[in-house]
Amino acid sequence: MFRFPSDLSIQVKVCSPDQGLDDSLDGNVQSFLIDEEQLHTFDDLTKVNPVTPTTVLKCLQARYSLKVFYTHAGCTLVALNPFQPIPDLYSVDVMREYHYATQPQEFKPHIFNVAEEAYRNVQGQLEPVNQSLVVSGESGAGKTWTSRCLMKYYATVAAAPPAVRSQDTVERIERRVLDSNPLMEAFGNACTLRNNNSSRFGKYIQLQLDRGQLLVGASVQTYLLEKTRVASQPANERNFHIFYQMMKGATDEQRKEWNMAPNQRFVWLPNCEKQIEEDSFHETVEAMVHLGIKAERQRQIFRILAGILQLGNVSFCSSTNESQPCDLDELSEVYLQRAAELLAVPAEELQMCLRVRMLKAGKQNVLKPCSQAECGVRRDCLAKVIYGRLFEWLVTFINSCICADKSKWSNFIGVLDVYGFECFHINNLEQLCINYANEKLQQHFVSHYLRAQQEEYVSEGLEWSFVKYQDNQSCLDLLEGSPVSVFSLLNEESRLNRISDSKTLKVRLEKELSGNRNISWDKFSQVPHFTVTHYAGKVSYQIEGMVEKNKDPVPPELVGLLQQSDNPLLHEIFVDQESGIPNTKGLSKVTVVSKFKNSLENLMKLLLTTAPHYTRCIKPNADCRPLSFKEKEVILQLEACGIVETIHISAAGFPIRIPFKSFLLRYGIITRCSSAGRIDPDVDSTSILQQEVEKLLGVALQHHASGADRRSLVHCGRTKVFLTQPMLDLLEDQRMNILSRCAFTIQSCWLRYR
Ligand code: AOV
Ligand code: MG
Repeated sequence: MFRFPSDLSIQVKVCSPDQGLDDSLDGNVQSFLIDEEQLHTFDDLTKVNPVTPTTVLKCLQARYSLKVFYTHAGCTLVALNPFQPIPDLYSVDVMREYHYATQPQEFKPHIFNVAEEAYRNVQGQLEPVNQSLVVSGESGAGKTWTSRCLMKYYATVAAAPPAVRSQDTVERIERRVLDSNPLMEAFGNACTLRNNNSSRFGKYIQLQLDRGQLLVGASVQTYLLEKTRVASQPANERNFHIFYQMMKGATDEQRKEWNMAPNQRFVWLPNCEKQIEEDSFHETVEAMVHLGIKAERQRQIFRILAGILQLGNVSFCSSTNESQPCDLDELSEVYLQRAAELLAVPAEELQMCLRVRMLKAGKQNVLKPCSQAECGVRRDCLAKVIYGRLFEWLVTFINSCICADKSKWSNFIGVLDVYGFECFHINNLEQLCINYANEKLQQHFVSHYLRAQQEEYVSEGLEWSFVKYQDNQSCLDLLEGSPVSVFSLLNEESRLNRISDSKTLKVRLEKELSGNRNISWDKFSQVPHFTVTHYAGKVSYQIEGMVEKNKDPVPPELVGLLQQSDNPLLHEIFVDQESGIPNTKGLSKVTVVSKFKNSLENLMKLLLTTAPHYTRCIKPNADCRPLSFKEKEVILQLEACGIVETIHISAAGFPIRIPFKSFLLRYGIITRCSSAGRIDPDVDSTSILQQEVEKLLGVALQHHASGADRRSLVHCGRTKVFLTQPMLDLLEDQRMNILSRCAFTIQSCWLRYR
């Protein structure tokens, strides 16, 4: 089967427009089903007929049981998580196969198909086009794994050949780009109930290519790290990997320096006994070395992290007298001393900052002892602000050593890997932000693929019966819309300088958002909450603590203290930050959600400037077990991400679209060799081109199709020809026949006149 070169066709396919989604949901599909035994052979879900959630599910299941994990769904690649290493699936040889193939689409569906298509498409038809690989799916579905595979692919196929390498620059860039992964994951990933290696931050990596399409650098943009995890870990979850790596991999000397005995218990290091693959300290340190983080810098980083752990063991006694600061028990005194030493700040000042608040009343500073609970909040806040800043520093550092000078690169391929959709027993601001990010990506997909495809049919004047799809706009209106939304109310509450009260927020949400169908409340629930119907399911969010998390206040005394640190790194990461004593009125106006919303909006704008490629990772079972396929769980994910609608739209008749000029250039020979005469593809008038295309199609189909058949095979739009695969194959056959006849004639002439 011939496939049109990828730079000219948009890879889309399947089913007839009148076969609406509703018909297909009737469940009575077995009667039309193609032989179930054959289902596994469909490497593109658009070929399954009819397309229904059940048939799509059965096809994926049949393939999964044969250890086939990738399947096309029109323009999207569906990737099922095998939950076990698959030998040779991602080897360099396989990469080369896809890279050097004349038609990589003819190979089995693979993440390398998508990677190669994006790579070839960078050199667009008229001008280079930046590409984005958008990887989505719920928590644990395989997004991070997939984005690592993509990076490895480009680091291999887009590496400069040895002869071109200037000794230690280019070669090192591929290594460095790859090494940024384990390093960022050590600091930004953690073991959750859904995934042992769950990303707690989002990232968009731009792989920078020079004019020769070689990888010359990369840059990373990160999104909202879930830093609350440093100081409080949900039940049965863990802190960030790096702490466990230190605990398990430290040398005796380091243990001594960090005051970290092997059997030491740290409050902020729960579930230490759990052994996971990501606990390799050695790998993190090696990545640091490759990226050029010197031994002394490493030492400073680890001292800060060890200081955080010691700080977590400090607890405060309740104070009997409100005018007196809370006391520390004897053991806490020891931990505080150790924390101060590792953070290189004076212990008395650290104690003071944690237990006493400084307020400005008029021109005077007033000291106010904190309650036991407030002391705990300040301790947690100190840990969070240090960790957050350290992570930011790390990302900046990584960028400084992988980013190429702007003059050296011309285009990029972006890989987007954000935290997947999450629904836990208790959800708070962290999950709200994570799920909001997933809503934004879903919207990008819906509006830029599903809607755009349908709009193209209309603008090209094709008859088209619309496929219904789930638009998530009303959920986004609920979360971020104006004038009122969950975020606007949350921000208003956060900006009011009063002790947060979850009941007030609840009342306002109920009163002001009751008109939106995506929000609801369980009347019998004891705790203040609200439930959002996301595209991927309902999630109930606890309101308690949300306003405080959104404010994320940092007492300036703490910043002032850290600025004085003798640890050069700690000093550096706080030195730019404003310090000063807050007056009773002022709190930062920039909230967590407004910052996050802004950064996502910028990301969306950037994505819009690129050509997207979507990969949908599917988690075949919630327990992360190898080769277990739970139908119910899979179907919910397929429905949530609109796979069936995608297939319907992709498949609706005319998967291949070729602009008139390109079409005439390739197939003009068919009319040239007929009585219809010569066509000049260089004319600029679209209507003349359209006439020529019609003429060409008439010749090509003269012995093949009646008018009705023709309409099901090909449509001539206003600027493009829309074709089915059989029509494309027919044109290719005719072209080949003519070419071989010509070759034969030339050969015979040559023989005759020789
Ligand atoms: P996620 O990124 O989608 O979740 P991961 O990429 O971390 O999920 O995948 C979860 C786990 O599944 C990995 O640690 C691997 O053990 C396994 N896995 C995924 N894909 C493959 C594959 N192709 N082959 C073998 N094993 C695989 V989250 O970051 O939680 O949203 O926040
Ligand atoms: Mg991940």
